[in-house]
Amino acid sequence: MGDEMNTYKGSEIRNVAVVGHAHSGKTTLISAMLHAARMTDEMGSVEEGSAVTAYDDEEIARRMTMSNAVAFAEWTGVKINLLDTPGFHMFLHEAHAAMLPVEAALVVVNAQVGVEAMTDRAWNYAAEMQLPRILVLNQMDHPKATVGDGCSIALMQKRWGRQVAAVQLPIVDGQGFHGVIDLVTMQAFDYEPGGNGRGRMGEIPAGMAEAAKAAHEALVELVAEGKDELMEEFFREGTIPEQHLITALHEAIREDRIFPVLYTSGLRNVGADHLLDFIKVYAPAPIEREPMVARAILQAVIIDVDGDKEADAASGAARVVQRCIEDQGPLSLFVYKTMTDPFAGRISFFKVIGGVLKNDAALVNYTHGESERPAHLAVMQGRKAVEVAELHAGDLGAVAKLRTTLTGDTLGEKGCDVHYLPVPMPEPAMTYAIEPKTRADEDKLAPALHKLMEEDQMVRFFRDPQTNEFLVAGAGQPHIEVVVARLKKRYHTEVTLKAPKVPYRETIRGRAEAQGRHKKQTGGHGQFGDCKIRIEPLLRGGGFEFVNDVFGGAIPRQFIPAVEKGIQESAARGFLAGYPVVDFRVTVFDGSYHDVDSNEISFKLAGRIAFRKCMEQAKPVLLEPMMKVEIEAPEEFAGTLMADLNSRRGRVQGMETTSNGALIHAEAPMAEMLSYGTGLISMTQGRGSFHMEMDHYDVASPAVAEKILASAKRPAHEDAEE
Ligand SMILES: Nc1nc2c(ncn2[C@@H]2O[C@H](COP(=O)(O)OP(=O)(O)OP(=O)(O)O)[C@@H](O)[C@H]2O)c(=O)[nH]1
Ligand SMILES: [Mg+2]
Repeated sequence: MGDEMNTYKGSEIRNVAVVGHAHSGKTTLISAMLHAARMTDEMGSVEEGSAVTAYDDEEIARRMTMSNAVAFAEWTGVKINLLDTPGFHMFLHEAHAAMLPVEAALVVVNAQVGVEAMTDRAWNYAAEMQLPRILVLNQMDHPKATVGDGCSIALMQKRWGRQVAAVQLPIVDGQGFHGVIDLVTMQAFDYEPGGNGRGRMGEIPAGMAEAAKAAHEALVELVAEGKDELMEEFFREGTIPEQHLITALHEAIREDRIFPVLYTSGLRNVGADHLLDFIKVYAPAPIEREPMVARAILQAVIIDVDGDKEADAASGAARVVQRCIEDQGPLSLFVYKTMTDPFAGRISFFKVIGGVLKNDAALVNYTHGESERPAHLAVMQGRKAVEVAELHAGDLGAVAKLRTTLTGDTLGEKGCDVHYLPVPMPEPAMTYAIEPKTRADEDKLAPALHKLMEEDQMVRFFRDPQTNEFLVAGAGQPHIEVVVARLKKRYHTEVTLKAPKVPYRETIRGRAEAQGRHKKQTGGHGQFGDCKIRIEPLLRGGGFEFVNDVFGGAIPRQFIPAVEKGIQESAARGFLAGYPVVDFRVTVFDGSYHDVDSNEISFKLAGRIAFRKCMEQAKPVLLEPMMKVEIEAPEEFAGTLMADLNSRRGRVQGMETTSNGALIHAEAPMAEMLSYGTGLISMTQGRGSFHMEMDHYDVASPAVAEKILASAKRPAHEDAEE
């Protein structure tokens, strides 16, 4: 810390998420931009572990981005905040989350291969969030880059519409890729590949003059489309004055009417400074954002005066308010990322939505109702915190050592409660049993995992109620392996990874009523509890509901929660095969008690007994987790892949063509997909890739259920009936 830096107003800030398929060169391109802007003395390199936004040990070792990182370039009067995101399918939810605090997505496409599966997925996330998209054809230095033939653009247009428009032409000749022509200003920029990333402005090469003119006219026409006054000007004058064109293109990009395409080589640092210029001129500033409700991020739900969010949501009384990004607004900010630093402790990354945040501001965490006082406000340059005096609305900042604040929380000044909705995380796709190596490891395990979970919301940690094993869930095997590596490296906690587990569940398909009576007479005080309950199925995802319908004090009020607790404990232990029972409602409607012998434990046991009796009649069934799967592979493998999916009880839902071949959409049971990665490699000679997410639970077919039940141990029922 130490170096103070300038502060920037909302109009002088650009927030950009850099997204795209794995290895398209996002981290390298950010290094190039930072170097071109002289934020670094040397250009950072992924291979050498020196890229500014790839500082995590596991990321350096694996040479891939696994969680979002932030850097900034101060560039001719504006500050461009760049969010580096993962492109590996298993971590793409991070890229999704990175789109919340920004006003534009820079979609990086590897010019060697074109649009890939995760390019497409990232694109769809951005489209859902109505986020302006700027396309970059990167790795243009590579001999395999499909250079300047317009073919990549044609493919992108096929995919995303004719709004995909070149705003540059690449200059490629015998010396490779060494420059770009700006089709708006019709200036050429020439670079020394491998140099400092600063282009020299010059003449358009003679051989390209005609192509550039044609491309310029096509761009002008597209920009003018739908804008009557521009169209008229265009026909009258035969062109549009540069300043009008710039303004109109800026608007068109902001309104998702044009997706501009630029060319770069991150590795050789060609075009990065011009990309910064482009972002400065054409990406929307935070204050240009539509009033909040119009964008997913900007949706704010007012929390009840007494802070009772759940009651509010349930009653449907939640009000949606609009919050503009402006310095005048009430102070509010939302936390989009949390990082644990061994020295600084927990660091919260946030975006200021309203007001100007100053050091030591009195804040309230609206989500937890606790007060917080941020000290040493900073902006992050990778892992390095650079202190700032204040942060204006629209800026991205960071602060260490907040007390209770976590990712997804909203903070602000007292009395102006709002809640910005976070990007939903997918459910974990894989669950593994882990075993601590020693007793000491066991003691450290839970605190260490909870620290990791603050940072990575895809990680879940729980105990199997049946076997008492520790379970960790995450996005897939590589993700869990990273968790295990971090446990060891950061928290000196060693565990063995065991076989993956399928988190089956149980539910009911029918209704039932039963009585549970617990009575014990042992010498002095006895035990007595008695309840009558009804259970009925809820819709899938309905969880658990409890209704108290006891009249006239048949069960004294204070014992009702005990009945509920008994039922919940029993449900957690399962009925058929030890998996939690879900999606049902219990109504307790009658019972009896004893003046002396009734107590909580008796009613808890009565609840359990009643529940088990109900389960016997309520047509219990097994639920199995179903995955949504996307598989991409060269066309010739499509047949094999689909047949294989069939044999895994999968259902193919559709197939599309991408520049890599076929993209298959399917649904399949998790149990059949545990080792799909290895299967896919052998079926496609290593040329296929896939992405899967836990999607929903389905009732397991009788044949499947039978197998699972045969190998599961039926839960022991220790509750003794009278
Ligand atoms: N030839 C060439 N190679 C590049 C370029 N940019 C990146 N690479 C190489 O491609 C590989 C991946 O680069 P990264 O910058 O890590 O790619 P990424 O998009 O950040 O990858 P993920 O973080 O895994 O999504 C590295 O080996 C880079 O050296 C480029 O412009 N040209
Ligand atoms: Mg990366």
